[in-house]
Amino acid sequence: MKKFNRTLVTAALPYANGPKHIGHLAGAYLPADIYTRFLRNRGEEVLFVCGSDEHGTAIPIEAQKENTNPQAIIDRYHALLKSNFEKFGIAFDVYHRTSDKTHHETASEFFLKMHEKGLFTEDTTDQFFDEEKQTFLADRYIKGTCPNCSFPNAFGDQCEKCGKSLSPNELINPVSTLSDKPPVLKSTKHWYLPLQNYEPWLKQWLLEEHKGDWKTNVYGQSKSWIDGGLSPRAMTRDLEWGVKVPLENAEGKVLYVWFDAPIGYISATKKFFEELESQKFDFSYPENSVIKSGAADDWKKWWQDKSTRLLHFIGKDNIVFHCIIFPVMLHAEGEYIVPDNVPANEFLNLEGDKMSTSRKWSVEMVDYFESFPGKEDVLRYMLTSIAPETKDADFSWKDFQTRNNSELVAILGNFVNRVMVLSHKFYNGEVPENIKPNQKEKDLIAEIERCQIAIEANIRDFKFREALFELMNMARAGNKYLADNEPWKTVKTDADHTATIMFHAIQVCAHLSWWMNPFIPFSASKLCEILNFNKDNYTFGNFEQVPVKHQLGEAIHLFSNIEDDVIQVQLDKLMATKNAIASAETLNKSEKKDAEAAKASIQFDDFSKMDLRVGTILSAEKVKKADKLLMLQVDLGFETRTIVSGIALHFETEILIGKQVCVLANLEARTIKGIESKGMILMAEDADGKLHLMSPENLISAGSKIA
Ligand code: B3M
Ligand code: ZN
Repeated sequence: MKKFNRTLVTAALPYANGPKHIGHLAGAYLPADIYTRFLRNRGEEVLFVCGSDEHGTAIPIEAQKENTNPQAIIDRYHALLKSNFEKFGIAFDVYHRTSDKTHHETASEFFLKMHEKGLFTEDTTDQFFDEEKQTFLADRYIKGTCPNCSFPNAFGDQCEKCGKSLSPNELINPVSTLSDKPPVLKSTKHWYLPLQNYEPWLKQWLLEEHKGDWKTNVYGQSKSWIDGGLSPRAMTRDLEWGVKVPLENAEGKVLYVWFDAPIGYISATKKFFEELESQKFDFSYPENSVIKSGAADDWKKWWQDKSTRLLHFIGKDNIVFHCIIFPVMLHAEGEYIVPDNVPANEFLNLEGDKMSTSRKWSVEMVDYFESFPGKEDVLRYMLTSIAPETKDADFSWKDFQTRNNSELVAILGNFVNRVMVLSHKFYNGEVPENIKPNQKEKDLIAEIERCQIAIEANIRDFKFREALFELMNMARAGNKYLADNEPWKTVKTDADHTATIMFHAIQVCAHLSWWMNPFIPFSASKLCEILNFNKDNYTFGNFEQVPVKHQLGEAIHLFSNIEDDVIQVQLDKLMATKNAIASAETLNKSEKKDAEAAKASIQFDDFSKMDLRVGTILSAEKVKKADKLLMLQVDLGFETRTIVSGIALHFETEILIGKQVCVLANLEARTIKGIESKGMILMAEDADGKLHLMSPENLISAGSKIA
């Protein structure tokens, strides 16, 4: 294990194109915050940097949607995100933004240095161009039919329906979303980072050196990228919005957002030290920071000194950028350290479904504050208890209620409250003397010690849910200690031991307040107030933190129950969303049906060419090695036909026997899976694509014409 002198923690820069949901919080910001708070409490040198990602196509697209300009969008959402994080107690040292001048300069310099070192290749390729708007089109600005699922509104980078990632030239009938016209191909020059040149380095650094210490999901994903072979990746784009490419003959081009955004971590660090030197704080939070003084140049120590440990907290969709592309940039530039770990989380679902702001299937941070004012810690607790550390996790409102009522209130809150009430009742809130400790006290101290060691080890290992569980074990141990010793009874029989019991119970509360801070900081502060205890005076390994005769504060409740009706409001909201999604989908489908109905009209002659007959199905059997096909014998009155039909997924074979169907009798014979099929049976397809028999109640003689 390498020895580091300081830790630089980054959390993914959120796109400033809309509000962020609790899945984002659980994915990156909360674990990063817990980790940083813990190191700060431990007196280690640590810096926690973040900021808004204000470039990329997402921003101008949002601006277009809202009929405004990109600047207005980023101003609005930067302010919103910053304040949301503050309210949740995400204690950054600095929350910067990539539209800031410091960032533009830093990103340009980084690019130029790489350019001067000859690290980019230049290539001219054909890209989609909107002739009416005279602009190249980012993948997101091109729509067309998905080649995979035929969804008519797939984007050039991804089909939102089936989830397949696409490149714009795979779309069927692509159109520009700016003009609704088909784009043309036009050649354009870009600067590429030849990632394949760094394969040997990546294999050594990532696959060898980090084999044992990175999370398996992160290591596995990175390994499959590397094993799959890397290729040059364009680091510039034809776009107006972003950091201008700092070269001649590069008008209308900006740095690729995934080139500039991670450099945002560097510029945020620069900004922090600039502000520390000038003592003018626009983006920094000196009150959160353990770095109390420094010079503008100190950022270098955090990014270029090998004794700094760099950690990126992100969600799993950002793994390739933080484990491959950005490290290659840092390594290639030459002066920088590379990440020591990237503890990426998986995704958080909501009531069993993928969380998505655009589908409104999410709990936005802003919504939470409105519905649960003052209960920020409850969400922090919940999200950490179910953190998607190794696999996707599910947030459910019932579980949220249970964890609040049966854990925070019933275990932690209840313990603290009992201790405080009894201390005030027996001793007017003065810490009693530890007169008669015995084995029970020794056992309690040993268990508290064990919990502390386990919490620390788990936090350092990025296992936050396990760490939180051990924190609760501390409260459980306290409850058990009270239940076993019953000070409310012994107060009448053994005053000396009662004093010892209460002395120990108060010490457990003090320990709790210290260890709660990383996870549930607001409640930790409240508990410090209740105890009238200064957690900054906490010393490790010393169980007796609160001295005898210390005057405790007032006994107020740390948590309160969440009632069923409050949870029902949330469930009703989601149900309304579910209904809205379902009816929107039906609408889409009926639009599709309308579109199909709008086929070009045909002449009567065309129609009369078809020989449509009623047929009776005599037998039906599955075609081997073809899940969808059935071989049917159909009585047409004048003869019995073999017809192969793609309806196997819609009907049980037995149901079909004796049923009457409409048959296109004069369709050219075809051989399907070695069977000659003569004719085609016709069915009704509903909006969900399910097939139905158009079964009339009265039997009609086979062979009747359909007129
Ligand atoms: N803004 C994507 C995201 O929010 C991107 C992260 C940048 S981290 C340098 O998922
Ligand atoms: Zn699709």
